[in-house]
Amino acid sequence: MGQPPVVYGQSTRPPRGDYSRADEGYTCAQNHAAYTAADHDTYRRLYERQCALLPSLASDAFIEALPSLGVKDHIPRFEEINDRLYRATRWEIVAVPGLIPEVPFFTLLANRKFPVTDWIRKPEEFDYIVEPDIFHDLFGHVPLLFNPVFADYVQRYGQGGLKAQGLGACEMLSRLYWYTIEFGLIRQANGLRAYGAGILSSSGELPYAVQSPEPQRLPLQLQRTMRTRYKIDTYQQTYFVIDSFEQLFDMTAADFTPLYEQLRGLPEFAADEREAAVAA
Ligand code: HBI
Ligand code: FE
Repeated sequence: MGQPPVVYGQSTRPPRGDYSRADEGYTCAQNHAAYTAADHDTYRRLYERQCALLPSLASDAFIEALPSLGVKDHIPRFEEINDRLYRATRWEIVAVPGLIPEVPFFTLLANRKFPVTDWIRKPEEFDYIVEPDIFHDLFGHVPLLFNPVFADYVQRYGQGGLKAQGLGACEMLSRLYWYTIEFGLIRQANGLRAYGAGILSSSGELPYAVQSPEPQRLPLQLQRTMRTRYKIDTYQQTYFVIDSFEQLFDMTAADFTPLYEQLRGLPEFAADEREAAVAA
């Protein structure tokens, strides 16, 4: 298959995945027999460590949905998850060799198929890996696809991505993905919680994103979020907060074309640019 993509608008190092085994839609088969004992043990240890951190940091919806992933002590077979996932929200996960170009990515989401990288980090990469591996995708992204409202938002995001592609607005729309599906926070009655996969799958960023006084936390607002750049290899300096998944779904009902036109001419915000203090 083709060359690996430049993703998130920034060049990636030579990719970990083998793209030659992907089809024209960039999907491949999960070769479950190829996982080593060390791979399964890495998955088990990552899962165990992350679960211990979830109480009072992860959103209720995530904690409620997590058991739907199934086995914890070894890498699951995608078809076992798909049996449950399809029954729950008509989504399915498909194996990919890693990050894929935007159009195949948007096309999969628009068809309620979530791309899950099928390799796992090496034991020596236990604490951090730049490219998303199977643990980031399975543990971080898949549980909330069992949540009907969130699942509909992700499909609508994919449909919006295909439109944005035609309007040259992918960079703006990818910031919405970054600051919601990857690094979103939600305000619950009992406090702030994480729902973004990049936070939920990280042992360091989960407590940092929810509890640290260092980053700024702003209400999710399309005009601000879509103008805010991000960095892919540090903790976020800005998080955006929602009140509900319904808010995400409703926010993406409109046609973004006029919004893109409005934002195109406006200055962007750096990832760590502080909100000007509101005049007293
Ligand atoms: N590919 N496999 C995979 N997973 C992602 O999350 C992903 C991707 N390609 C592009 C991408 N995300 C972002 O650029 C989206 O905002 C489009
Ligand atoms: Fe991700």
